[in-house]
Amino acid sequence: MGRLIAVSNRVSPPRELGESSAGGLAMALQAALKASDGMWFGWSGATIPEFTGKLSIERVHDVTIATVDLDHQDYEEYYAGYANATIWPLFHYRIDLTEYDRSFGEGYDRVNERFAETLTHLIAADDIIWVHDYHLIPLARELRRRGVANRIGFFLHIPWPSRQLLTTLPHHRELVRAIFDYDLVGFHTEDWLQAFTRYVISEADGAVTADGASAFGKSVRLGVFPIGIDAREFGDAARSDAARGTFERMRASLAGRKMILGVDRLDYSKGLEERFNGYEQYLLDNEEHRQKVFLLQIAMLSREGVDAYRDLRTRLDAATGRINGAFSTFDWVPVRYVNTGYRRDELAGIYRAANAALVTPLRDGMNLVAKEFVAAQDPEDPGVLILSRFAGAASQMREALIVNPFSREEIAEAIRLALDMPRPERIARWRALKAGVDKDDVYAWSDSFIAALSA
Ligand code: GDG
Repeated sequence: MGRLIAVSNRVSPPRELGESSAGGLAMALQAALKASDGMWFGWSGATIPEFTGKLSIERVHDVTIATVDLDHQDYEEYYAGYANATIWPLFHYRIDLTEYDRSFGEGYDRVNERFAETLTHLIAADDIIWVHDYHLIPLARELRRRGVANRIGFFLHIPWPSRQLLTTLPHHRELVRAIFDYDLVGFHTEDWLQAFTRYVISEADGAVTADGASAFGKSVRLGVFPIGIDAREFGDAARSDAARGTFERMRASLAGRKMILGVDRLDYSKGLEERFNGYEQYLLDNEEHRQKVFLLQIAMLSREGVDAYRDLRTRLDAATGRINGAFSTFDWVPVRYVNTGYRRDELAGIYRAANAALVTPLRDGMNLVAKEFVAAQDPEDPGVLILSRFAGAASQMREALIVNPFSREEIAEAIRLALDMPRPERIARWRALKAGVDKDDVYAWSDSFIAALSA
């Protein structure tokens, strides 16, 4: 096998332990490429007035990083537009937030063509190409049009929506047809894969086999590859000085109170408003526990250029104010709401200091925060994971307290159960969860995808 070429929308050069504040996808890719002397290609994150196609190449920690800049129109139509105002909400079951604008679709195709045009010249005959995520669904189609015959795999990091939702998208057939230019397509869960195959059968007159599907005169292999974290790296981060530092500061600031923790990108798919409502319900139902708990919500800002994200931020500011206004006393604040990001090692210490984590997305491809929380716990005194049934992670992490994130009563009840849970039960649940996080780590994920793509 030649090199592995990974392609994703944004490229974050590999960094040393703890330095990165990158999201789940970036952490996962970094690990896969380091192991294979590969190349990572994508957008630099910079925008310029006029697209030039000029490539920047650098070598960072044994990975070749190749990036191009996009122009302002690309940013608006492809990134803020089709990727994040059309596909992201639609694939997270939010047709109420989905914008269907013709220029977005044109920008999406244009950028995929531009990426393909630049990338084609970097591909050697025996390279295998692994394309990531919803920004780049038509990339294989564009590479094939330019004569690239290499193995090309695609991994979708977000859910695949049900047929009823996907068919609201103009030109949905074109999007699905583009999937068939890949050799292998991976999903996090059986649910997302089945949603795809149902579309193939009922909308595309296709056929589904044990390991793939055919339609539009082509066939593609399909598989379930649940992503994990770099459990060892995260364990090291949790034992670092920086982690110990935040852990000690956090414990000191608890003043004997219990901490419920949320860590998310500020995104409407993460169920933050519903979570706040559930916590408010807990405070209403458990008057005797007020003053003895607080919620720390770390919500790193993301996609601030997209309207729906600005609206969400305003609503969360209001919800925080409402709850704190109603319940605070002169020496206690029920919600600590933080919009800054922390280093990964600092974050690990905060996870470890928490008595419970609320990971309650309304819809999530996988959710790595759930796994990081488990990896960071003290084996002798672990915190309890409260996990949405609509996160892909719920299909693996059965020993968590599984909740319906739309129900404020269920969230409130789960908080009560988590904070009252006897230590032996906490340990038993945690051990089972930790074994899964260690076994199904990011290396198992990338190894199994690459092996299937190469086979
Ligand atoms: C997509 C899919 C899928 C958050 N705050 C801070 C911080 N984070 C890091 C977390 C975690 C990552 O961001 C979030 O990962 P998730 O998996 O929860 O979510 P998405 O970013 O939406 O990722 C998701 C994933 O792709 C991988 O396939 O699981 O379903 O939506 O790693 O730790 N990191 C730092 N400081 C923060 O304040 N350093």
